[in-house]
Amino acid sequence: MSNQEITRLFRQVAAAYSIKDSKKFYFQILAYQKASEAIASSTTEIKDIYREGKLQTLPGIGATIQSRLEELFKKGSVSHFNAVLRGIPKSVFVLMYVPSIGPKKAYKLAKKLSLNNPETAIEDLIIKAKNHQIAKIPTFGEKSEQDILRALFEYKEGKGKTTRMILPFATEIAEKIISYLKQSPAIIEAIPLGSIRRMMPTIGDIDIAVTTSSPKEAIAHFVAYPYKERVVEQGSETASILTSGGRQIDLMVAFPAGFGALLQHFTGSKDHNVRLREYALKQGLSLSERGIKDLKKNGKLMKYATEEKFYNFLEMSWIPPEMRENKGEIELAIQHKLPKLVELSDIKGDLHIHSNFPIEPSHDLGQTDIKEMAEYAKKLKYEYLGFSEHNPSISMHSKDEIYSLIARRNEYIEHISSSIKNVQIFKLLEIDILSSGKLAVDDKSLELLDGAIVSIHSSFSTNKQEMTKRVLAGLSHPKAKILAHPTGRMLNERPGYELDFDQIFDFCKKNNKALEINSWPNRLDLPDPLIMEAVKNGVKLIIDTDSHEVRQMNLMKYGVAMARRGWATKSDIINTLEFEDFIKWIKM
Ligand code: DGT
Ligand code: CA
Ligand code: CA
Ligand code: ZN
Repeated sequence: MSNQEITRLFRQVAAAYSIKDSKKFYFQILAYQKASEAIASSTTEIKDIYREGKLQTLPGIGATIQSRLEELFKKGSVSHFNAVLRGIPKSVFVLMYVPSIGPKKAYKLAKKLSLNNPETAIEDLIIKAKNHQIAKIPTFGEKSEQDILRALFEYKEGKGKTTRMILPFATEIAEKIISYLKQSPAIIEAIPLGSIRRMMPTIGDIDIAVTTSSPKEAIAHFVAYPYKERVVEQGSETASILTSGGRQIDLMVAFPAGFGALLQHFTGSKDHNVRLREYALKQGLSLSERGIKDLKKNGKLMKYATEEKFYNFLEMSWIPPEMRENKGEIELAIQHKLPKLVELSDIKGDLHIHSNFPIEPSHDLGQTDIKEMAEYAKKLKYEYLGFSEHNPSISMHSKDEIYSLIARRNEYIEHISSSIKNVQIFKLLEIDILSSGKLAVDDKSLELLDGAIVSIHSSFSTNKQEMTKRVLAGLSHPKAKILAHPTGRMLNERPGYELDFDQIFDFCKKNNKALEINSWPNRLDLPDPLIMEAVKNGVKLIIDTDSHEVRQMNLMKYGVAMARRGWATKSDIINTLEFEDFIKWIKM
């Protein structure tokens, strides 16, 4: 099997996992994506590496995947893969490469339209689109049919998919190459720049800055990266390489004396830099990645070792990278009035946590026991934690059954609570707001809870007005305190439903409800432009992870990054409150 074939197979496995349950298999999906990337960019055939008994030397490939590779080379197939791929039509693995169609959408299309022949799947789907059969599938509609048709034509013209990477995935690739760069004695420091440093939700290409006393040596080391596909460009101060699938990595080097200007320039954003240059030019100063020239004097280049020195020379405060989008941050920095942004260490608790308690939920159950998650909260130095499994399924249970399931979960929480010191546990639930606007749990059962997280998980195509009414009706219940993942978007998958956020903000502010910033990597919802609006409107926010497994509790940093991109300070974020104040808010 060639590297290309293995890459394709691994992508299929990752896709199959995400079709089956993208939450439950989050780490598997990430692992197979990473492994496929590593294999695609390997300059040596993996089979040769296997023959030499050196699979364990491959970066980006863990023990489990190594053993799958061994089985693959020994037997020609992997029984575990066969199980994972079972039930998924082969056409899915063709359609998922079309722009705007991800694995899940491909699966739905293949199933609903019986696209059973992978050879003709593209042509078949074009015919179905022209016959308006896509529009008839629930949640698709006419607009999405037109979008798909256009994408199919683009695909046929050879315009491949140029999806942006989600932030944690790009971060991992960047970390891998940074640890390689640091092996060179010529390289003093290596830092990811561009959209990664600004913590954009999605990343186009990866930019890395290096400080060195020997640019030549540093660049030679970079282009010798063993897992590249090819070198795109190699100069005396910059170079670019390509990993698989068009993942470009740009490298910039500078001597330590000029590193600050380089960091500033290549962190961007472009709009921030354009505005900053205009401002500097008015003072007769010319900015570049090398430093600042005073055009009024001799025009000699002045160098800056740190970004602080660079910004301070312009008589402004250093600006946190997450703010550098030309949204008014430059003007505030000139007046030294930048907000003090919330930090990860300000977070005192995580309130959106799905344990594996068998509550027989409407949607996915978590995978970790309440006790283990509560203990992990202590490691994270949290003061409190809230368990918010999905409500027991209403189609499967009577009201009384729902009541007793919640009561049993509560008893178990109390039992665990008594053995966990210093972390207070809240009894919450994530409750569906039904199409009618009613909550999926009745008042008697709601009385068992400290509070409820409410959210939309159905009928996404409802129009803006109706959806707003539905959300506000759900939030009106006195127990409903938090609106989870408010827009329902999934990065690279779907845009989410529409809401009238003026009304939502107004309501939340008046009634002390919090909007969630969900840290789940392909949600990151509220989106940061709406966070900024919410903050301006004085609406309280809460940053949660939506963890379904204990390690996912570490995702909090991405939600905090979004809050920072929206200029949120500690006082905007309700879960920075100490326990005594937080409990007052939730019981309010
Ligand atoms: P991306 O890669 O699409 O996620 O977004 P960025 O912001 O990382 O953009 P990228 O990689 O094209 O460039 C990185 C930074 O370098 C960018 O934020 C600003 C700076 N930069 C690069 N090229 C130019 C340019 O031609 N003009 C200006 N003003 N800035 C540039
Ligand atoms: Ca970039
Ligand atoms: Ca770039
Ligand atoms: Zn959830």
